[in-house]
Amino acid sequence: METPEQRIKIAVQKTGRLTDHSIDLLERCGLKLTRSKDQLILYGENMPIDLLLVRDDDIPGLVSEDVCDLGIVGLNIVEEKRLGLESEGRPALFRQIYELDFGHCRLSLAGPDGHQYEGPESLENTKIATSYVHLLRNYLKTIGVSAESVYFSGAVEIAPKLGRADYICDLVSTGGTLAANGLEEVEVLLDSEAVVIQTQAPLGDQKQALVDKILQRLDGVLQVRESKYIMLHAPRAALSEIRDLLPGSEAPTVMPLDGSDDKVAIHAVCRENVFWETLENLKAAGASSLLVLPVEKMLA
Ligand code: PRT
Ligand code: ZN
Repeated sequence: METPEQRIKIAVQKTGRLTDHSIDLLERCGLKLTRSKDQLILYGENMPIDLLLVRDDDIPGLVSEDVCDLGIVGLNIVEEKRLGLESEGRPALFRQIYELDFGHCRLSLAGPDGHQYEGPESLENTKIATSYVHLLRNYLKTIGVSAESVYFSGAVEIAPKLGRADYICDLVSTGGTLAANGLEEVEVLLDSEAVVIQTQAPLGDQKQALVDKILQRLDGVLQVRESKYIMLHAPRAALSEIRDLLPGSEAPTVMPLDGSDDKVAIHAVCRENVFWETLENLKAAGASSLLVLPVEKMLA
């Protein structure tokens, strides 16, 4: 049995938009988890890996301070923390290693519907409500505009109605919340999604090997998410046209068909989704007996 120090700790959001996706992803990497009574830690049953369930805002700090080896958190939180630490003259001791393709959103500036916005210069001498003060400050500095940021820890959208700010700078996903509050998006500061961050502290050989293994499995899980295994029959003469139509596939396997000289069976892993249009185009190129299967696991 490993000592607690030899176990990998991964910081994951306790309750929120990223929680289910994060846990599901790790379970798909083969990790079996037992919930503890207090539910602040999920213990790995079959691997020396535990999940610490915390507020998302705390995750970059926990990884930077080496309390956790890895963390899964939105890029918006990571960048805000990194800029915050840097503004205090402290480097962020974590590095971003994976984009996870969930938790998509953008940090945007928005102003009241119908107000006059003529580009970033319209922000000069205005008040902007946000909980992302560092990202906002960094943006204003980059575009050379001076504006006052007004800190709101939540419900930022209400600030213009309260007369506390001219603009807001907050996360947007569908845009529904902005519309419901009579606001319109004018600039995008950052495109965000959930990412994996890793501590920069040395882990030791044993732990590093385990982190590498988990990351390799993560890579496999992420790759198969869109991947499909496609099988079809085709005239040998159409081989090169068909190969060009297979989305995101490398070298397909081509096999002779029993009793047929001019037809072959083609099998390929497509690393992009296979849409109906693709199948129709393949059929038009002479393919028949088309079959598309999901890919469950992949190890390059
Ligand atoms: O308790 P804890 O601090 O852990 O949770 P939290 O309330 O701070 O975070 P949570 O669960 O709301 O969001 C976690 C992460 O999800 C964020 O840091 C982002 O990386 C990501 N994410 C993705 C979002 C959104 N989409 C999102 N739409 N985070 C927040 N929103 C909010 C936004 O702030 C606004 O109020 O949703 C509203 C806008 O949504 P639309 O769809 O109406 O545009
Ligand atoms: Zn939060």
